Amino acid sequence: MDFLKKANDLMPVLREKTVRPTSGMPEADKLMREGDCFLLDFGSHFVGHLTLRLDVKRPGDDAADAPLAVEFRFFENLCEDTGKPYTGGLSSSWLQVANLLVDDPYAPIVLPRRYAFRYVKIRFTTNTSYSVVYRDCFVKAVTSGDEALVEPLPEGTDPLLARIDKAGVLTLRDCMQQVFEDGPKRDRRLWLGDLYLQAKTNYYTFKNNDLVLRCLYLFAGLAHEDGCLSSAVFHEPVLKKQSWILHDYALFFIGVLADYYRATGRDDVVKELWPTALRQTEIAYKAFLDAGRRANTDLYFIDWCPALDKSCAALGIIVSMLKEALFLADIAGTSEEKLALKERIDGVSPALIGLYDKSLSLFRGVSGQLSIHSQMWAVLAGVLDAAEETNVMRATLKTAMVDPVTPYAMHYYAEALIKAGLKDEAFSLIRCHWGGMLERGCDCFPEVYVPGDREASPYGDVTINSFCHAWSCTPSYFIRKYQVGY
Ligand code: RAM
Repeated sequence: MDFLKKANDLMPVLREKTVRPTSGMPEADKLMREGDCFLLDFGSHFVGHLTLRLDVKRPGDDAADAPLAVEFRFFENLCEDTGKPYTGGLSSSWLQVANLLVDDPYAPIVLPRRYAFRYVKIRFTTNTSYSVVYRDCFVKAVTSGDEALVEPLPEGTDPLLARIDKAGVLTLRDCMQQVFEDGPKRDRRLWLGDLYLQAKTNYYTFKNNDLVLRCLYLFAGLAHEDGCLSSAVFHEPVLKKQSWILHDYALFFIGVLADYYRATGRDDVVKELWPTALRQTEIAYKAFLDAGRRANTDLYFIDWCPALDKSCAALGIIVSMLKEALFLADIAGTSEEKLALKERIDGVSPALIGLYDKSLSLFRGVSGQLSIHSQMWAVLAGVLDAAEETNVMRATLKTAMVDPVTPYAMHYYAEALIKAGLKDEAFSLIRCHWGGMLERGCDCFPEVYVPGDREASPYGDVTINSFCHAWSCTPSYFIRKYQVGY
């Protein structure tokens, strides 16, 4: 089976639209020279290629006699415009800066690179004997999402939820390119954990099911030698798997496939990808046994939260995905495979239940730490009865513990509240958490959000954070699936 060929056959068409700034344009007769600068605001977030048009004004009507030096700085969010030196750990080349020497300042200046932004700061950086005036600027915005397929919410939808939904849809739209990218500013990469949530939201919005399938094929086609899936796939500059192994992400392949089946009914795809899905359960279960019936937490991401005890959440993910695998086994598995899956569920569940502190109705990590991550994944694993799960989530709402730092982890918190019958509480969380991002002036949702800490960054500098990050788009999934606020 040539999965990569199949993935290539599903390469999406990118839709393009031309968008001009809504404010910040210099007046038509403003003469600009070295040091002059203006900030264009496109009114919303877009991903695409920028073109700038200028005119040259020189005394005596002479032609421009030297190249023009122009600096472009692109911002998704104005908090990226700190003017301070960068101190982060990730490559600074992700910061969206372009310094161009333009030989022909009369011609449209077309930036070769794709940018993700709402704002562009343009500055003329060297002395010239001539001035320039602003003529035009536009972005050719691209996405593989068809906005015409996103149904508008009904008239009279709760205004806050409608605004949250709009930002969620926009976030997903701008991450939908040739693959579901995690963020169009950074890493521009297909991550399995991100894909899981993007695909869920896609089924209720853009319905680009072929893009999900393309991404499933890419992961299946780029597995490691032992069959373990990569945490991420680089689709550019060359198609390659990422070497970092994360068992939670590998297991989410099963979840993506199960959701894809629920959305499309394509049992042929389930049968084709079943061996890949099943292999992830074998690998995760073996690692669990090798670690002495515990999770090897070095192999789990869970969240960017510093000092998080991941032991309980990791077990919760294993059990949840084993159960999703059992669901797929009904379509594609043999009776022996089903039996093996049940044995694995019976093998991991006691380790998870062993972390339950009945006196508090809360789960603890092996270190004793209480975190929201432990509660949500234990509940999603379904190892307690329904009434007890409700107790856990009620206790979680009332108890101070380690909080998620990403909307990605917050998604599972909301999901667990709903599973435990606390839908109103889940929607209060959505209003407060994602609504809080809107209050900070976000048009789309960022990868990290810590109320009260605008500088929070897993990478040591907030300017490298992605402010349009796909794993944060899921309120649109919750609002549209449960039709709350309609
Ligand atoms: C970051 C990206 C990505 C995420 C990984 C684990 O580099 O934000 O979205 O999946 O971390």
